[in-house]
Amino acid sequence: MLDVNHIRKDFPILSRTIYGKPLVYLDNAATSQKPTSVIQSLVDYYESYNSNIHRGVHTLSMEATDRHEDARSKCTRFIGAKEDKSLIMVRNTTEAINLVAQTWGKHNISAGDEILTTHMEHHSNLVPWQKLAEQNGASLQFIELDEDGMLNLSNIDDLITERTKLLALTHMSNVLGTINPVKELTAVAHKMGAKVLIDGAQSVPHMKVDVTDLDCDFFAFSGHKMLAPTGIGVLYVKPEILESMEPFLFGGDMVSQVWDDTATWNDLPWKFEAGTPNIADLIGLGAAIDYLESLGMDQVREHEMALTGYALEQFDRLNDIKVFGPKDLSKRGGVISFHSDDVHPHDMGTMLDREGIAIRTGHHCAMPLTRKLSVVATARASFYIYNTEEEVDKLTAAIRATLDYFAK
Ligand code: C6P
Repeated sequence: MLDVNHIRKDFPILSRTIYGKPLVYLDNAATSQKPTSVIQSLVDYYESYNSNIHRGVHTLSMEATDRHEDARSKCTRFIGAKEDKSLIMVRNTTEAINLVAQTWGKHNISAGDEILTTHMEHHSNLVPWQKLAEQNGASLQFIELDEDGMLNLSNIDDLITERTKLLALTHMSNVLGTINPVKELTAVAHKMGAKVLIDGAQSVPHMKVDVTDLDCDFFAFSGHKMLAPTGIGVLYVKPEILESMEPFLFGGDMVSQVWDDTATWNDLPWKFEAGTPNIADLIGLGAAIDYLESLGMDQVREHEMALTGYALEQFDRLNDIKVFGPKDLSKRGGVISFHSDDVHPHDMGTMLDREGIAIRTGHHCAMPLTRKLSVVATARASFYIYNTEEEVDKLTAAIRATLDYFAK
């Protein structure tokens, strides 16, 4: 098991107080906190080798280039990819998915084709496909959810047909916590000749992921949810697909030769990384991966399963609260969305904040799902490596007090 007390000492922000109470940070699905080693990696870059990369022959530029590419290799290893050139650095999951839609999608999805997705997607894995479908005359199809917030796969053979060009689905729902059987679905989609994009924003920070084993074609995730800085994300693309894709943005660094009227493209992955990239934050992501690997991703998952199990037990004792998502712990991550008919989620969030407890409230960028749940919004607590049972107790006590206050 993780030594949580030891881990907590690595996160300076956890010693903060809010309204005089110790911070209880339970908004990790939105963004995680950062350990000193990650913060220090940024300070080191800016204090000792700040420089542009791939451009200079001077020492600083070469050091920055080496550390930047070294961090890419850490990402490659972390997600089980085979080659560094399969990983394109972007700002976040959202940008990664837009890149696929507007490069591969634009050229491979046409009138009459179908994009299959689910009713639990974040807007990032829905709106880019809506836009592409509109541009190219394709249509969107949806896998429905069952009562537990899991995918209803009973009619999957009717949904994935020869018209399906892409299956785009989340690995783990940011609202329900559901972990989807992405490997099995990838195999089904491939049999019908469809490509598969997995949104890994909520999975990569919390469990071991191996894109080679999953055999997916595209995989996207964000650094900021896994201890790294904001502004850095990763798109993995199978090498054979990447070779055939047109660049997304045009300009410096993504070219090989440029003439007055035409240009040729740089090697992979730089062909997809136009302009000065986010050097410092990729180095920060490398430091975050070092930190997570030092804990072990299986231990991270184990800790979160135990904490989520404990929290679900405590939530069970709170009457008048509806908890969404699978009951089976092995099928859910450390996210608990809940709703009370008597207290608006925003009031719940505000009352909890007065106790130093940070949760998220709203539609969590998944409006179609919120509608399916027949609520206007939910409150959501989400856990990470530094959260404790004691914090879960504070959370449930504060929810109880809020329910009682509004019942008066
Ligand atoms: N979800 C949440 O509070 P970006 O913003 O691009 O780093 O990640 C987008 C994204 C994509 N997919 C899933 C499953 C996500 O959960 C998120 C981000 C945050 O739930 C912020 S809305």
